[in-house]
Amino acid sequence: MKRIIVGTAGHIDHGKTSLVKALTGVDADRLKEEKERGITIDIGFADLTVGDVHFGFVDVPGHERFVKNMLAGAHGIDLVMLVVAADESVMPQTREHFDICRLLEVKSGLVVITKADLVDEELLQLVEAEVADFVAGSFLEGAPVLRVSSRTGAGVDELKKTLSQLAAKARERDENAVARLPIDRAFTIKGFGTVVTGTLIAGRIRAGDELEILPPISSSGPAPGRRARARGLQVHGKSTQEALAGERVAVNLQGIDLDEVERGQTLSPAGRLRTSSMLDARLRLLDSAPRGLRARSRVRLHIGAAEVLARVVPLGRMELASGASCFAQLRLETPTLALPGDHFIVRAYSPVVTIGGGVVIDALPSKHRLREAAQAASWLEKLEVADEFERVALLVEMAGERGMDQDEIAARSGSSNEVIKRAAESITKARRAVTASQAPKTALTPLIARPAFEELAGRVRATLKGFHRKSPLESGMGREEIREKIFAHLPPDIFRAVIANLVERNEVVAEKDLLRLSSHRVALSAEEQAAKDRLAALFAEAGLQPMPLEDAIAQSGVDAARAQRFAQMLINSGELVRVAGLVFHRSALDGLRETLRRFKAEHGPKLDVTAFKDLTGVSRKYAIPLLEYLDIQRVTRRSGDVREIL
Ligand SMILES: Nc1nc2c(ncn2[C@@H]2O[C@H](COP(=O)(O)OP(=O)(O)OP(=O)(O)O)[C@@H](O)[C@H]2O)c(=O)[nH]1
Ligand SMILES: [Mg+2]
Repeated sequence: MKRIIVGTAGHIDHGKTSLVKALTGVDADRLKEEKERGITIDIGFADLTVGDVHFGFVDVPGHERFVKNMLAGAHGIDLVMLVVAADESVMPQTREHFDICRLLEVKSGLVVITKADLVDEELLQLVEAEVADFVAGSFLEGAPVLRVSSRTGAGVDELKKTLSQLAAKARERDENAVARLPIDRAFTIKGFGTVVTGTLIAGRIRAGDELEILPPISSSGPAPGRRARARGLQVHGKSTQEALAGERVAVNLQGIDLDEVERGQTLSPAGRLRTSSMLDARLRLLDSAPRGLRARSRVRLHIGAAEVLARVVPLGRMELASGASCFAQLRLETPTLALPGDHFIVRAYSPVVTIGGGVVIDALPSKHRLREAAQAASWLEKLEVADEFERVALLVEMAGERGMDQDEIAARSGSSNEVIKRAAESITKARRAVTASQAPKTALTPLIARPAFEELAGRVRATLKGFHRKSPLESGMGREEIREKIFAHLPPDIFRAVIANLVERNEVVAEKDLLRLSSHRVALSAEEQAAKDRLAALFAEAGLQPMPLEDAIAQSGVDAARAQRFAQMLINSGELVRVAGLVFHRSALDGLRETLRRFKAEHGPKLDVTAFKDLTGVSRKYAIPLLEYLDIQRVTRRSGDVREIL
C-alpha cells in the first residue's frame, strides 16, 4: 500500500479542519482551547484509506501567530491541499503558507475552494481566476482546483478521487535510508509511559529497535543523544511491528521521561547520526522579504520539526538580496539534526515573518572563514547536484589527507550502509580513492582520496630522499620518525596504508624499523670502501678467534665513527654476525657448522666443551659463546654438560 502524507495550508478560518473532517470523519482539533475558540492552534492528524493508498493528513493552523506550529508539520508532506475559502479568496496566510510549500519544494498538490455553498457561481469563478493567477509559475500551476462544501458534502468524493490520482504519481519515500522521525508531539499515556509522534520521513522503525533522541535536551554543543528502545509502535492509532517511511508514527519509548523529549528532536537509529551546529546550504530569499539578509543576521531556522536560532553567513558576499539565492553557512545557536537534502524555512527574528528557506547541502561542514568562501562554494556547487554515490566520493575528497571513515560518511550523508559500501567500492575501483587498510576492513577504515594519498606518498619519498642525501651512510630512516614528521595528526591506518603502498610499488624498502628508497645505495669513497673491506677481512682472517670490534675499528684506517658505521653495515648485510659480545665473520661460522657436521659423521652426535675446544682450537673465552650461539641456531642441543649435534 502506498503511503502519502497530505498537508493542509491556507488562511485562518478558511475551512481546513472542516475539510479534513469531511474527508476522514476525524476532528483534528484535539486541544480543549481549539474547541473553545474554534481555531486550530497546533497541528492535528487524521487518516484515510482510498483504494490502495493510505493517506495521513496533517492539519495545520492558519493563524499567523501559529505559523511555527504549521512548520512543525509541513516539513514532512508529500502533497498539499491549498485551502482557499470562496468567500474570502487569497489572504495573507494563503500566501505565507504557499511560500513555505514552495521553499520546502513540496512536489505536488491541489487547490480546494472551500465554503462553495456560501457564494454564487459568479464569485466562484472570480475566486478560481484569482487562484489561477496566484499559483501561476509554481508547482501548482495547472493543478486541479476543486470546489467543495464541507457543510453539504458537495465535492468531497471528487476530492478523494483527485487525491488518489495525485497519490499515484507521487514519489515513494526511501524505506531503506536511515530512519528519521522528527518528533512533533511528546506526551505520556498512563501505564505506558512516554510516547512521541511524528512523520517517519525516511527508513523504517521496528518495535524493539534501539533508537537515539537527537539532540539531547538543552545541549549547547554536539553531544550524543539519549538512547531508548522502541517498546511499541502505532501507525495512525493501530499497533504494528514495523513503521515505514511516509507513515504517521507514535513510538512508546522505554525508560524515557517526558522531560527528556520535546518537539524538534529527532529519533534515529542509535549511534548512526550526529547533530550539527553548522549547516552549509542553498539559501533563497523570497521576493516578498522586506529587506535583504546581511551577513551574520540572526534568524529563526525551522528544519524538520525543530525551530532554532541561527546566524546566516552568505558565502562570498555581504548581503543576500530579496528574491536572490546563494550558498550560505548557517551557524546554529543550538545543535540540531539535519542531513543533505533537508529543506528548511527561515523566518526573520523580528518581526516574525517567513523570509526564505532552502536546502541543506552539507550537514557537518567546517567553519568557513572569509578567505575560504570561494573554495567552500566550489565544493558546494558539486555537492548540490551530486547523487548519493557521488556525494560519498565528494565527502572523501573534501576530507583530504585525513580521509573519512565509514561511520563519518554515514553520519554526514545519511545514506544506507548498502549505498556507502557500493559507493566505496566504485570510487576505489575508479581510482578516485584508496581504502586505507589491509584486511580486515571495519567501519573505522578510512577512505582517502587518491590525490591526497599520492601527496602523502610524495612527501614520504621526498623526506627519505632528503634523509639519504644528508646521511648517505645510514641504511634508512626510522619508521617512527617518518610517522611523526608527516602523519602525526592523521589516523594510523593512513600511515600504514601509504607505506604499504610504497613498498608494494617497490619504491620504498622496509627493513626492520627502517625505511629507505629502493634506489638508495650507501655510496662510499674508495678510501671508505677500502676501510670497510679491511674490517671484513680482519674478521674473515681471524676465523673463530676474532679480535674485539673496537680493536678492528682502530685498525680500519678511517675514523672510529665511520668505521663503526661500516661495521653496522656489515652486520646489517649479514657479512658479520654478532654473537654475545663478539663479532664473527659469516664464513667462520659457516666453516664451524661444516666442522661439526663432519665430526658427527665420524664420532657420533655427543660433544662436550673440551672436545669442542680440541676440535676448533679455540679457548674457553670463545667456546662458550659459540656453543650458546649454536644452541640458539639449533645446530646443537645442550643436555647437562654434553651437547648433541642435531
Ligand atoms: N458554510 C460553510 N462553512 C464552513 C465550511 N467549511 C468550514 N466552515 C466553517 O468555517 C469555520 C472555520 O472552519 P475551520 O475548518 O475551523 O477553519 P480552519 O481553516 O481549520 O481554521 P484554522 O485552523 O483556525 O486556520 C467554521 O465555523 C466552519 O464551520 C463550508 O464548506 N461551508
Ligand atoms: Mg483548523
